[in-house]
Amino acid sequence: MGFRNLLGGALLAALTSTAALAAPPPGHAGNPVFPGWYADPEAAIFNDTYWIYPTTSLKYAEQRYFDAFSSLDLVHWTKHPHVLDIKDVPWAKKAMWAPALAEKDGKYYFFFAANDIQSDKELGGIGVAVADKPEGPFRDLLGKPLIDAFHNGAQPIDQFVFHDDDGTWYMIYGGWKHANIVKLKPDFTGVEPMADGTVFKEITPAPEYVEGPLMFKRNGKYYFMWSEGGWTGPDYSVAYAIGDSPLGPFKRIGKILEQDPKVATGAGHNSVFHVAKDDSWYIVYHRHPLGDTNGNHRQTSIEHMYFDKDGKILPVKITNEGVKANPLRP
Ligand code: FUB
Repeated sequence: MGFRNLLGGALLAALTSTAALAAPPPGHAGNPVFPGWYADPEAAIFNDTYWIYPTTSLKYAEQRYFDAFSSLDLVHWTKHPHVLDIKDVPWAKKAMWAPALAEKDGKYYFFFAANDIQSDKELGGIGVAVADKPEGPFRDLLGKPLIDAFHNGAQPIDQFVFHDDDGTWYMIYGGWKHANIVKLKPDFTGVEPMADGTVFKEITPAPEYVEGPLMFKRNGKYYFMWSEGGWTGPDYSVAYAIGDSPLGPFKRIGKILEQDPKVATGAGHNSVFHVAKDDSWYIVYHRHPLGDTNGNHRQTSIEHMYFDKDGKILPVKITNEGVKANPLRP
């Protein structure tokens, strides 16, 4: 590499790190929205409060707890340390990943993966913990994983819980390039067969699917989002499909979230906030700071997510300034 290129690289790094550290414009959240290495953010709204439950992005052996963050306006965030700790999950040893939250009958349920199992011979998979409040403390519900084996090739990680209009609770999950949907028992203690008798239904939408599935419903259509690429690298990204049923079929429409070489790399593993009062949508995701080479250095960020008149999701512009305040309470 010539001197000119070296100088250019150094200058660029200096400029971009200055931009990343610069205070956001007044009234904006700034990205990342809170300090620290946090990935796989799960967005939830409980009691007119925004919540984010991320993975603690450390080495697998150190991923032994989850922190949560709450905000009344999307701009000011309060940290709630160790809302779920490995000491309260007897079967978990490491690699606690990708929270999914659900509120049901006054209780809060925290689904998570643990142990990064590589085969059915290992103990681990997807578990569930319960608490009386969104800030926990959450305690393991079952004393064992809820899903503890591979089905249809899907590693039991990256769960997302979807409550359909008809009252059915589904879980969509899966790593290793396969996604499954299951119907949860009403008390979340396990899974039960769907109408056709299937328990683990594969809904992998495209060969590009890797992990991090998510589902929501808008104007009668089911939106399925997921991550593509490798999470440690720059190309991690989010694509989506639209279907008429949560069970599919789903056909990939295209990518809507990816790196911007001027802002950040590896933008992926998302969730969404839908604010009913103004029908606004936000995408919550993690990304790597520019120039960083540590795959675990992931930071949580928020952007607006817009739809076109036909219901397609518009490509998201990733930013350093982030979103403006949007209080949920009058
Ligand atoms: O954070 C651990 C793993 O990285 C997640 O389960 C994957 O989706 C990837 O984001």
